[in-house]
Amino acid sequence: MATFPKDFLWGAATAAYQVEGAADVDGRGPSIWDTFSHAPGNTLNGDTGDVACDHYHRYPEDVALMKEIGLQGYRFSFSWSRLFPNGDLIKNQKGFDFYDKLINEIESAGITPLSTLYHWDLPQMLQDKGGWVNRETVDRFGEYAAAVAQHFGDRIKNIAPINEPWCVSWLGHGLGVHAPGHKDRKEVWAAAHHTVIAHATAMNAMRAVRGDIKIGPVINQANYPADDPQDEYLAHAADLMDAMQNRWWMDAFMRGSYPKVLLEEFGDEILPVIKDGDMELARSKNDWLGINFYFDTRIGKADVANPVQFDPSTVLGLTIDSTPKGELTDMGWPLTPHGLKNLMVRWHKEYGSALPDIYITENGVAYPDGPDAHGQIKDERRIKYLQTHLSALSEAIAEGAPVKGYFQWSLLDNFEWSLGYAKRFGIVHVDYATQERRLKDSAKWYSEVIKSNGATI
Ligand code: PNW
Repeated sequence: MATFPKDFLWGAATAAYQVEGAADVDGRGPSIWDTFSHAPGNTLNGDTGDVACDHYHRYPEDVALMKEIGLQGYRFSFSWSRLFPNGDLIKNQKGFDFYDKLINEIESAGITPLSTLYHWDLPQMLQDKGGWVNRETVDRFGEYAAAVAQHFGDRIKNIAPINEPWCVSWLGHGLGVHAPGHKDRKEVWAAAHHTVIAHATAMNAMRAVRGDIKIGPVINQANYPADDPQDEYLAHAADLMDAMQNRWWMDAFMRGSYPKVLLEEFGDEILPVIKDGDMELARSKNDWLGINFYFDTRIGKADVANPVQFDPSTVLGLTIDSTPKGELTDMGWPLTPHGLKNLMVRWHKEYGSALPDIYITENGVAYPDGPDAHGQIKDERRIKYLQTHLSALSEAIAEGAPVKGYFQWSLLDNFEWSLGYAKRFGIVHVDYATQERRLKDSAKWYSEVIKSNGATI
């Protein structure tokens, strides 16, 4: 039986561009994901977030579903270009009205809102000036953060500035599979460093406005086990991959440094973007730490690079085989629930009492299951995924990891970025033709988990 702390927070998450739709409604400005998804060849079937789940208009129904499931927390993101269409300080009042209504709806349902300021939808106007590669974006982000804290801070007490800065830098600027679609390792380091600085800048800006907002980064993490840890090349590759995805952010936020192995190999590309005082700024004390976990990646021997989807090893110049083994999800990702436990225990051991409270801000899985003849959605594989990951999490908690909450990804089936609507991560099914919502079996299972505080897992 899994056990969780008494006031553990159970929730689910979404992101603005993936669910809201209403891309061109009520004064919203374009973001890099509008541009990217509308350009031919960037997304599966040419899908865009123009309509998505139409959450912009259907949020009362969606909040009612959250209440029905029994969610205690809901993590959503603000669309920067809905609030500030040009990425400057000229407000779009209707954007503020929308989030006011949404937050009031969430609170009336007795649900705690947590929000992200940036879930990948940079105002296009800022991209036109260089986006995350241009240091000026850091200043614009700080101003935006302060404005959000000023207006919404009386009701939103938990804010993550940036969702998955790793994806912003590596998928957006290294592999080119996410907006803005660039493939340039030098840009990766610039974006990676600027997101670190932007996090700290936003945190300080928000704290200057209000003292009662709790702020933390949301980092997506994974383990990179080498098939043969005795093999020097594989051990080195595994170390580099871990440094690139996990330690870049953890070292920056917790110690004010970047991993030595990266500076040794790529210092000539990394050091020019770091300015005096940056690393002191990076090491600002976070109130909590958000970790998103999906899967681990193995590091195997290869003659030619044979990477899985989204694998940045090629950008680092590595020749490895990371093809997953065993049963795969609809994303082609492996099932590695123990990885979640490993990460939690690792940070607990490494940082001890200096480690802030951890929230699992995303964990979930894509499977295509839809309604059967009776309208039931028997997504047993999703239940199994959530069950195994929550069991692993409870083991980590039993070993002392300070995990205080869990947010399932995602409340709704939604726009899965470059894979469009083909991949369904929701515990609620969305029929995109009718916008009809229907609870999957996993949502009903999750209700029981929440009610029993994990005892039914
Ligand atoms: C996250 N990887 O992205 C995002 O925060 C969500 O918006 C997204 O829908 C969800 O996970 C599912 O993909 C990730 O390659 C994208 O390891 C890629 C990876 C991890 C997370």
